[in-house]
Amino acid sequence: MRTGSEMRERSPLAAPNAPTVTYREPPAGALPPGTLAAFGFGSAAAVSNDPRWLRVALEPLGEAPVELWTVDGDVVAGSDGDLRWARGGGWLYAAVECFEADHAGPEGAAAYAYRLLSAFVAAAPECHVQRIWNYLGDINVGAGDDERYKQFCTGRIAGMGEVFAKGFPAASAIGHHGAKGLLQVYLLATDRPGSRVENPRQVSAWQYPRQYGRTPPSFARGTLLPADDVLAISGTAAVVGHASAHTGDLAAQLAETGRNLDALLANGGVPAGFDARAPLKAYVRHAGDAATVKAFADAHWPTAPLLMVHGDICREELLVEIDGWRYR
Ligand code: 3EB
Repeated sequence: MRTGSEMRERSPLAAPNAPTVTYREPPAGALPPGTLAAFGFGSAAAVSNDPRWLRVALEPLGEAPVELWTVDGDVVAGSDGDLRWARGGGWLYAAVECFEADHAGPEGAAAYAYRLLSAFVAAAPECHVQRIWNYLGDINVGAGDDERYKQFCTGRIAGMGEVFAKGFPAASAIGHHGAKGLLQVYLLATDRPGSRVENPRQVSAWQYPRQYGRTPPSFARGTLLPADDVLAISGTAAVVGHASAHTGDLAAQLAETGRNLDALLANGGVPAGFDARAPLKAYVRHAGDAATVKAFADAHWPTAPLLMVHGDICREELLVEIDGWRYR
C-alpha cells in the first residue's frame, strides 16, 4: 500500500483528496484518525479542548449527529487566542469564536473574526479559502440598513484580507438562538485555488442591488474544490434573480430551493441530485416546519444524509435554506 506522501512524490501536481464530510454517532472517545474538524450541534453537544472540535450554536431538529471532516494524512492542530486550527493532507480548518460585546457589536465582531482568519490563512501554505460558515444571533433584528445581518456584512468585508481578493468563497450565514452576542466563523482552505461557481438563476450576491443593504454579501454560490471532484454548496434559498420568492409559502420555497440547487449542480458540472455521499444541511426558521422540510428532502434526495438545525435565514421572509456537498 502506498502512503499519501509517496503518492504526492510520484505525482507532485496531483491534488490531495478533498475532505470527506460525514454525519456520525457522537464518538465515544478520541476523534478518529484523519479528523480535520468535528462539529457538535446545540446546547446538548459535548465540549472539548481539542481545537478541532466546535460546538455549533444551532440546535438540531431531530437527530443530533456529529459532523466529521476527514482527510488523507496526519493532522496537527492548535489554538491561538480566539482562533483554533487544524491542518493535514493539504487542507486547513480554522475557526474563530468571539463575543460582540468585546468588539462593539456585530460589525466589529465580524471584522475582528475575518481579520484573524485572514492573517492566519495568509501565513499558511493552505491559503486558498474554499468555504466558510458564519453564525450570529438575532440575525434579523434591526430595521432597514441597521439589520444585524447587514451590519455583519459590512464588518465581514472590512475584515477580509488579501486572501479573499481573488474572489469570495462559498458561504452560509445563519442566525443562531444560542449564547447572546456569540459569533462563530469557521472555514475550509487548501493549498491551491478552487473555482467559483455561480447560479444562472440568481444574481451573484456581491452584485445585489442597494435595497439589500449598504454592503452586498460577499460569497460565491459554490466552490469546486481542487481537483474539481467536490462542489461545496453555499446556503441556498428561494432567491430568484435577487428577489426572495414565495414569501410565507414553505412548500413553494422548498421547491424553488430545489430548482436553485439543481441549477447550481448543473453549472458546476457535477452529477445531478444528491446521493449517499452528499451530506446536506437544512436551516429551518420555525422548528414546526422540520417535518415538512424532511418530507421534501426524503422525496427528492432519498439517500442523502440530512441534518436539520434551527436557524434563521438572513432575509426575514425566507423560511428555509439548504447547503451541502456534492462529490463526483
Ligand atoms: C441569499 O441567497 C440567501 O451572507 O454569507 C446565503 C448564503 C445567504 C450565504 C452570506 C447569505 C450568505 O442571498 C442568503
